[in-house]
Amino acid sequence: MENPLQQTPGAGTALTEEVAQFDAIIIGAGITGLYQLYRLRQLGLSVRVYEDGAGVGGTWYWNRYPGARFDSESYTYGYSFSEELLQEWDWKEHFSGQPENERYLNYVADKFDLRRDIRLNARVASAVYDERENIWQIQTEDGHRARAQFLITAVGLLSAHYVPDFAGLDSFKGAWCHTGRWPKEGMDLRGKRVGVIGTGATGVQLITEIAKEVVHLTVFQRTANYCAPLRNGPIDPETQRRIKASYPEIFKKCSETPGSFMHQFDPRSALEVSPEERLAQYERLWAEPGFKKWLANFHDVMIPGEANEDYAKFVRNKIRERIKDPVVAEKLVPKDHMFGSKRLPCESGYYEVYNQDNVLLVDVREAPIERITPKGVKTADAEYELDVIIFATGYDAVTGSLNRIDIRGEGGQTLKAKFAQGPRTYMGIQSAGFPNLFTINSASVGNFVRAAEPLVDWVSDCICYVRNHQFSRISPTPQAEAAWTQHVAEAGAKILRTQADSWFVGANIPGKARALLTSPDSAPVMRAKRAEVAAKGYEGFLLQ
Ligand code: NA7
Repeated sequence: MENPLQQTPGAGTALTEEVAQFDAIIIGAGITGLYQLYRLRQLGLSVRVYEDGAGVGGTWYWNRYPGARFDSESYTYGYSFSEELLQEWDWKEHFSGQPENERYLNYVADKFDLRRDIRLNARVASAVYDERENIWQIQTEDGHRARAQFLITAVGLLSAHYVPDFAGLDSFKGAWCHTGRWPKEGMDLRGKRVGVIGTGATGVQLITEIAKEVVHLTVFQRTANYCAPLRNGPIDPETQRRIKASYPEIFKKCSETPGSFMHQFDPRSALEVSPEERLAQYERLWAEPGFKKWLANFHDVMIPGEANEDYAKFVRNKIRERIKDPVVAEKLVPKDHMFGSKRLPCESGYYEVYNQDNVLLVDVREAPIERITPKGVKTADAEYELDVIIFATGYDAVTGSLNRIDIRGEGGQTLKAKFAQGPRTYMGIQSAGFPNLFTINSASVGNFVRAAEPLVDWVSDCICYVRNHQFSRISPTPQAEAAWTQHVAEAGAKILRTQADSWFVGANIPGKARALLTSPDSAPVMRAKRAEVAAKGYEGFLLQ
């Protein structure tokens, strides 16, 4: 369906001189943006969503690369707010792929008539706070301007795609792209010599898929990852019926776990059972689909220490077993970071790819990439001739997507400067000096939708509170913000997620300050903290 706003004179690009006025502006029409629009509209606010893409879906609009799919069980990932939607929508696979996920989000946009408030192809370039009027004014790259009391950045956790600054990329004679900007019309890789840089969750999905069709594949790996079998499959009618009958239990289960998945840790320590029993549990979970092998394991597998290393050894051996060439196998076995310190890439035949004659693994830690040449990629050791280069090199997470908008708060200060040493917020939601701005794009590092929905609900209630109490602005006290920032640093230092050099802590982007970009607390703890703050009349916030 076309976006009606694009055709209506006065609401589209024709309206460059007038300034559109709303109660709230949302940036981004992905999972959180769509739901935020739905909720604020329900509360009677006038809302406009600005979306960079030509369609809705956010992550599931942009990430069209072959193999892109959920690592959460599909039926735990969908929205829970509408029973009708839950009963109408049939997830076809246990771990649904991008085309279906994009279809789902379009279905949601149509079902709830969201499109009339979404302006597509509209990249917000700046957002400036007018202190006298308590109004945010945004401007899109095409010159459209709009004002609103509340501004919500639903810009995603992983949406600012990152292409390393390799010398010579402009000189490359072939085609190249980043996985997060995969062309809508697709890329014909058949018969081509393709190079993939990056072996994170994205690279692992992509490599497995395209190895089936390219004439030759060169994989440039800097860090080997712990990858685990996804064990995907279609959902048969009987299972579908059971899923639909048990959504309340499924969502309840998810609400009780740290990462909002339906897997509960085993409360026992891996070290308190016999080695035989331990191994039996590892094997049993390994045969299960998805993250169960990770998140239903002995609880201390996810704590730095002996149990974690014991399980890491088990996974390393699982990897070794699948690769014929022992030299290649050792390159694919991670030894420099703890199991679980990065998100576990799930795979469906990834390691077997390296047994194919047309696939070459290049270790760019041993011989770093020096430059891109007209013909391909030049490392310290050799030049690899390629027709296509694919960057599966990840994202400037959380703050990256905010920094790409010129956001200016009180006194003209920029959010970019304020976050230069890492985010300084209260509960990830607001930052002092930026009243009525809700940065909800750090919602979750677990099962995204499960954590995003309650956050959107909280923000919606908060906005309602501000309006109903005739306040015009809300922002955190500097004390609450300082205490939260300290909590993130201190509690964050103890968790696995901060132990590796990954996007979780900004370590994947050269020059980015190292800081945990999300909350160190579990999802239930975060929800409880937010509820308590709200119950105490938004304690820690200044309401004026
Ligand atoms: P990731 O997990 O950040 O992975 C990016 C990959 O790109 C990773 O293997 C990086 O190696 C590699 N990379 C990045 N820069 C370079 C350079 N300069 N040279 C060589 N290799 C490089 O992003 P993904 O898109 O895979 O996954 C992001 C999330 O999406 C994931 O956590 C899931 O939640 C879904 P490195 O490890 O830094 O050595």
